[in-house]
Amino acid sequence: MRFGVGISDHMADGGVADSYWEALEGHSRAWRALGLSFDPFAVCREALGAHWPGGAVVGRRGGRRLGDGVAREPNQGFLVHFDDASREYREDLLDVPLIGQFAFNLYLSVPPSGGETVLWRHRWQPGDEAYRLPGSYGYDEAVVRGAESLEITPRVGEALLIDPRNFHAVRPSRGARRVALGFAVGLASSGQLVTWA
Ligand SMILES: O=C(O)CCC(=O)C(=O)O
Ligand SMILES: [Fe+2]
Repeated sequence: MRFGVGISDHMADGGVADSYWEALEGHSRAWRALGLSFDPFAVCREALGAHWPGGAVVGRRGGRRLGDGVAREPNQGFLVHFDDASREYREDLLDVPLIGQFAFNLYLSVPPSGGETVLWRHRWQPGDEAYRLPGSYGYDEAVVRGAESLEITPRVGEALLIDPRNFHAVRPSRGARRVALGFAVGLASSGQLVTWA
């Protein structure tokens, strides 16, 4: 389950479809209807920016502000995959070139068992496509066979900042919901951190 708009669902010809901007407008109405007294994504950006000399701002494309983030509930887990805007899009996704990428997740609810985030010391290479699961974003776990791995059990209130160009997965949850607020973070050539979803 997800509350929010993810740009990867609106990819067209290696770029971003108009439907993304339309969906963002609809979502900001839904978000305002929650009547929250604060903006959790702004709090996360400020916390990140406070520890980074260039600060953290929402990224732009063609001058337009991208989405803030999404709330996601991957109770069934996520298959082994990687995220890399430089590979997924034909040209720069943002108005600034990226020299580094991260994925930020703040955990709001975690299960008593399962729900681990696993990260492998392996980045995509052409031969990995042989392990791609047909019609899926994911890869057969054999793609990371033999690679060094790190398994993290998130706790409520913690956030993880990982490099999602490394293959990673989320294990299925047992016994409670796994809910996280997430967005992508780029290190722009300007030195700023830029976020999007
Ligand atoms: O929920 C997590 O721990 C990681 C999810 C993920 O695949 C990502 O943020 O790219
Ligand atoms: Fe991911």
